[in-house]
Amino acid sequence: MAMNAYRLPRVIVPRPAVLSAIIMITVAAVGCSSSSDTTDPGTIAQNIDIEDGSDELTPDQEVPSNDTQLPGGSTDTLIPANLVLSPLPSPPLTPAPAEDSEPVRAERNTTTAEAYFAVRDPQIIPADILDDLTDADFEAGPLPAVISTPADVDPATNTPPFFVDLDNVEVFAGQQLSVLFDPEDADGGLPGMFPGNLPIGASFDDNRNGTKSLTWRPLEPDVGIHEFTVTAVDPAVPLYRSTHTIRIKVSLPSDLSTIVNLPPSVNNIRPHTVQVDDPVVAYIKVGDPNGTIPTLNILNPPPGATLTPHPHEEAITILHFVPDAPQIITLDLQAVDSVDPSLTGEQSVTIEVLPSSDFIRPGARLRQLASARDLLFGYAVLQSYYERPDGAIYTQIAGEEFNIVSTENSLKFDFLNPMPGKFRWAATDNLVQLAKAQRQTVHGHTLVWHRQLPPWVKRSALADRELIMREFIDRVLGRYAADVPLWDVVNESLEEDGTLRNSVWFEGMGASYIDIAFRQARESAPDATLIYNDYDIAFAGPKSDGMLALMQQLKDAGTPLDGVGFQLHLFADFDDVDEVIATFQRIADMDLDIYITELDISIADGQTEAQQADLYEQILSACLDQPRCKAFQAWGYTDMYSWRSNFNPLFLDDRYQVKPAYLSLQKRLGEN
Ligand code: 9MR
Repeated sequence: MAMNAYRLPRVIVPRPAVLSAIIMITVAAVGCSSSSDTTDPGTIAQNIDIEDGSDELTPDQEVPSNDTQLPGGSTDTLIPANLVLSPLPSPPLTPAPAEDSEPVRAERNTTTAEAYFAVRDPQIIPADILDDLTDADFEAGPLPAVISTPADVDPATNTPPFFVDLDNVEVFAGQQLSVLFDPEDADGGLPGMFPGNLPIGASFDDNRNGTKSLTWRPLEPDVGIHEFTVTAVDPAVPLYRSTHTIRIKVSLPSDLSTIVNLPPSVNNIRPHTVQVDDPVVAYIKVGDPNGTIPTLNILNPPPGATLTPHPHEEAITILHFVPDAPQIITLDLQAVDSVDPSLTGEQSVTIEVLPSSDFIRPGARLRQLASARDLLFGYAVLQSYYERPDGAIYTQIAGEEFNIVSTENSLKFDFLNPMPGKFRWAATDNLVQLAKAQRQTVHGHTLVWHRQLPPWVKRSALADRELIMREFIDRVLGRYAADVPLWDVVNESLEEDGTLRNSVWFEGMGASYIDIAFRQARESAPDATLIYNDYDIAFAGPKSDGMLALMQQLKDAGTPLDGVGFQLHLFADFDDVDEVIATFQRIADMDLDIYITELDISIADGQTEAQQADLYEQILSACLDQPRCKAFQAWGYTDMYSWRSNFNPLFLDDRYQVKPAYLSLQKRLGEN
């Protein structure tokens, strides 16, 4: 029996409990939200976070529910057959993309793109207008608690834990705020607790007496209203919880000199490997906790380097240069405080420049071998790769090795359409241009997902959800259908136990949202291939069974479904490939195509690159031996840029050097 291959053996950020086991009872008013998706690290220039690290694992976010019913519960929920969609309304329910969202040409020397003219979004959408709370929200007092009650708990005999004396709080910038959280349970015992939305720079500390304290010294940039959530955990039943939200109002004091002036900083850019004679860019961001813009000094700029101010971000300077010899470049960067020049922050950046010969891989290219067998063989592209120092070698190798590319993050709803009417098309436009230049098929990921949703969607009325979803699908396909022939229409709609997951979409439409999404996609892109994509569905177990049942229901309902995407985020000791092969056959028997969409094979402690190589080969064989398997796509290709980069799950290392997995894929692709 396979273990859950998606989850990490060592959890970095635990995913919350499986929602299907919990009845979410929202005591709060309809429309309030307590969840916040994490910022996507790929959204460099737009979201100001230009720290150049690889993606952290993020927990799935529980979606605030307005129901008192168990969502989903079972995939037996009826999907009506042969549904006919009503026409999309005119005027639309949500504002269409306006002309002011159209990308403009990126300035020279701000990207590594050379095969095409890169574009950029014309405007910045500041994070604070995405989720703006008003004085009226503050005056309204703390939000009502949200209670999560597991199915086996009777609130009549076990009351939920709660907090004593919670209220909204006010503080002046520069002052220290301390809020005590004292959970109680009428049934006795000491409830546990954990925070959510901890403000940057704040801490939530254990007082070792059953209470915890939020401590925060907000500064000038924090002026405004913030939400802080804390969840109390029942001492007897850990999944029995109450989540409370307080609001914190930060104001400017009349005497600004009472606010401490802290030193500035420069963002950390981790080491990169680049190729001699390639353009290199570094997006260098200075910061100051007091909100002023420090001066940037580059103490040792490389010869011929240019500096271009970022078009939207005063704090960002774009360094561009072309190293003409192999070397190790160390850039020493300094930020100088704008008020007190004696306050500085330092950072150094290492760029390893290798000769072209160091990037030559032995044997034939993977795409050449795959194309000869009519197989799509690909990777998921890093969003804004052209703003990374190594963007040139990254795209060169991707062009040489792959004939299909997936959009890793650039089409996700919260990035693409963060506010009604505002769209950030540039990242996907650039990717489409690159794919054309490299003769690659583009795989669109993903139209409908329960995660990465913008606040305006999460807070929308239930009755509007269908049109919000359909209009989004229509706009994305309207722009890209001609260039993107394959789409993940619905992503991850199933829980681990095979039931349908609660989500913004499920809440609005029930199980039908899946069918509706596919029908809208077919209508908006009649020629596209439309697939359902999920994780942990390839090996035997309740989730796989749930997926097979769901696919059958969709087929019975006449849903325009062409295939199933198997994510396959595995670990190197995975040993249930026989089950994967059997599941593939079941999908083929349903007359559906198979796509391996997000393969990566992590190496946990005690596992080896040899095991990883062997498993890559076995999964490739499972695809090659199955006539309905159309694509073999990894979720990235270099360990430098992987959502699990700590586990080196890909087949080139973080210096773009070949790993055993590359060679085993190459060997297998070359065999009969
Ligand atoms: O790799 C993606 C990572 O960069 C993002 O932070 C994360 C959240 O948007 O999504 C990752 O990709 C996920 C994909 O969209 C859906 N299947 C699971 C993937 C890994 O989490």
